[in-house]
Amino acid sequence: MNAEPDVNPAMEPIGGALPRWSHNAAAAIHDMPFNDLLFRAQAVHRAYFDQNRVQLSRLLSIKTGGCPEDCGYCSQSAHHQSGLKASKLMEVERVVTEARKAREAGATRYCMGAAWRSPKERDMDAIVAMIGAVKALGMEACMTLGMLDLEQAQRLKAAGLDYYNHNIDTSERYYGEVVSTRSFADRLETLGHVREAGIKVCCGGIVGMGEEKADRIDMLLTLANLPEPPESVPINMLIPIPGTPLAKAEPIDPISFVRLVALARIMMPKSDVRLSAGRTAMSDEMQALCFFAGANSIFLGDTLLTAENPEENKDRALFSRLG
Ligand code: SAM
Ligand code: DTB
Ligand code: SF4
Repeated sequence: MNAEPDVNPAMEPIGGALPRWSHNAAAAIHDMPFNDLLFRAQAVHRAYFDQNRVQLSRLLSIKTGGCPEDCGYCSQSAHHQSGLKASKLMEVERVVTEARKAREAGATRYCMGAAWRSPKERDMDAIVAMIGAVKALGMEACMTLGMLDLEQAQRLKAAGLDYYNHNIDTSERYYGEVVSTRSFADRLETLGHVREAGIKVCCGGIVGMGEEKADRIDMLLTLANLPEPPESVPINMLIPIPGTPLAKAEPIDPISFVRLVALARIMMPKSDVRLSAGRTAMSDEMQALCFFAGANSIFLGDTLLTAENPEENKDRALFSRLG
């Protein structure tokens, strides 16, 4: 179909109120002829970002494995036999050493992840020290530690945390198929606490978990229709982990993946859209299309939290070819 959907493409407030997206308006954009979709996404991208820049974040797992949650995609859940060895919370000194290396490699944001349902009181002093150390190195600090109450979010804010990552992962409808130990509403509640504490929100999801196209669109709809959309939207392509319930999930068609990136760019024009997990399985050409569709951030470094990421030299070579 060629008709332009009836939405404000730049998503600027009209008459003071933020426009809300409907499923039909988002689906109409998603299903546009591919060239029209990419052209539109690139136009929105250029209006808000330098189209030739990609922000670099680096990840560190500060507490690996043994997680009580049962997320069907995750190597770190104690419910699955992924063969991953669980470890305790990392020493602050080691985090500082790793963060320094990240800065030397060009990272501007340092993201620390813990395999927790939520942080425990006894861990908070170390967490606060890690945030302080990353800030002292001149990088933005991001953490992903599971669910937070308002008081915990306020403590992280006071420590200087810039971003909190907490993904909704999929649509509300499909959520229960992937995780049973918490609800979609729990995720939204933590996102509310993070927002209320004044921390920037990093929230996205995973595609390729057997969900339908409508679920992927609804996931973006939930994000774009939050009182304020997330400042950062990671789009992960499932890394199938042996031993997890999703080990044999059908991979997503690359063109459908690019369509979703373009839709995220159009629906959330001011947000960073991060091409996150799964880049090892993507060709250079697919990644280039994602950047054209409006992705403007990646994780740099050979490992994500536990799974592999393209080698740094490979990413540098790709960026050099893309100018
Ligand atoms: N435990 C915290 C939580 O769940 O919020 C933080 C860490 S968790 C590993 C961070 C995110 O990584 C998940 O929300 C999910 O979107 C993503 N993720 C985990 N395993 C993945 C996989 N195998 N493939 C793609 N993305 C994955
Ligand atoms: C996000 O959306 N992706 C990153 C980050 N947030 C924390 C994590 C990807 C994890 C990939 C699987 C792993 O390394 O275990
Ligand atoms: Fe735990 Fe997070 Fe993995 Fe879920 S995604 S099992 S909460 S580490």
